Amino acid sequence: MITHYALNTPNSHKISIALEELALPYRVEVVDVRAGEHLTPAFRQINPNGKIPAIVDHDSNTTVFESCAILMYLAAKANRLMPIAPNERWEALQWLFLQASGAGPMFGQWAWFTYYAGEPVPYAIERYRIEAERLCSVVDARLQGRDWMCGAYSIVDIAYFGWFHCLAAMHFDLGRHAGLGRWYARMLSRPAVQRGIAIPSPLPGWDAARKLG
Ligand SMILES: N[C@@H](CCC(=O)N[C@@H](CS)C(=O)NCC(=O)O)C(=O)O
Repeated sequence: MITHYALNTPNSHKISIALEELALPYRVEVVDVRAGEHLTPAFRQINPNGKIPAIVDHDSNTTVFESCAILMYLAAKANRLMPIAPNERWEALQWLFLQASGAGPMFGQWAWFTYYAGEPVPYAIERYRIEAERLCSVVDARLQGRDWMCGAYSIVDIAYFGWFHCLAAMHFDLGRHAGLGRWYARMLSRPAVQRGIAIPSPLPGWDAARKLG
């Protein structure tokens, strides 16, 4: 049994989707970061960095934080959704790390300065918009002529989907990038993805008047 410390956020939905795809037994513990529940000493025992998602696998007595590390752990546990051949594995890892370091933090900052900053900071919005749009083009180019990010459907697709789903919810038109738009529709057609983006609950709605892009 796995405990999934979760909230309705892009990084957390990645883990919900993977758990659903892999059909691993799990329970959800909602950690409301908006109410500061991630800052307690008890939660810092699970993630010293004080962020969700995190998991505890009670079968192996293992705690894992950082969403892409969790995805790798779950894929290894189930022996699915991650290429095994060395060349393909390295390819998948580099795309996974690019999601964790780029198409995640940059999208998150863009969203923050667009929707949440106490005062408008046009320079910051523009800086993150340019980098986020550049990353969209990189992923779009990768998806030209392929169904999935790295060979067969894998945790790499799940990692990117968490954030592209959030951009779509923030009214960014993914269809501007043809390969990305088709891949997003392909992802959304998977029943486990549909279940995952509603666990523990769907993303909040965002004001279309301030849409990204
Ligand atoms: N790199 C981390 C990012 C995790 C993260 O930023 N989590 C957010 C919610 S999606 C959070 O816990 N925010 C609370 C805070 O920063 O105080 C991952 O991929 O797991």
